[in-house]
Amino acid sequence: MQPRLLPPPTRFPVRRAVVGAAGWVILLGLTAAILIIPAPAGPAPRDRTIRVEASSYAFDPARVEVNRGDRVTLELAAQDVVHGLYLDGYDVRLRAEPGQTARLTFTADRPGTFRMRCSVTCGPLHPFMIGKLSVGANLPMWRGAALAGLAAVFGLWFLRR
Ligand SMILES: [Cu+2]
Repeated sequence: MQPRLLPPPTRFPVRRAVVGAAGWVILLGLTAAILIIPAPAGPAPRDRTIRVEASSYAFDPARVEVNRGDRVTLELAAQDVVHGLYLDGYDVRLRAEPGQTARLTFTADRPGTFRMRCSVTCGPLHPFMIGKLSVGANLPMWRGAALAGLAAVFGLWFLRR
């Protein structure tokens, strides 16, 4: 009995090209969507009080997150020596004597991440006494992460073809 001949391998160059083109269209569409989709409306603004303990040479908490539009009351409590808090971008400045609490209210109307720096020279490591205030969702970061994920998925897909 003769071995049956398998049909010659067929290739579908046209189909491959169409699938490839569709892949590019989807990739470009998703990329555009990630870049264009506007920020979702955040939660309703509210009043909040945030107590920051300052001691040589750190703020606790070192990272504060609020939503855009919140009315934020910052309380700065100096634990050991005189400390200050200057908030970049908002021009907010506090100064607390040892054992005392200084208080200030502002509206977090500017989105982004801002540095909180000690504004009173409190010792040799004073320049490193830095914290952060984040206002609103960190959209550039999420967009970057989404684009990286998309690139990884499509990179694998193109390699496998
Ligand atoms: Cu200081």
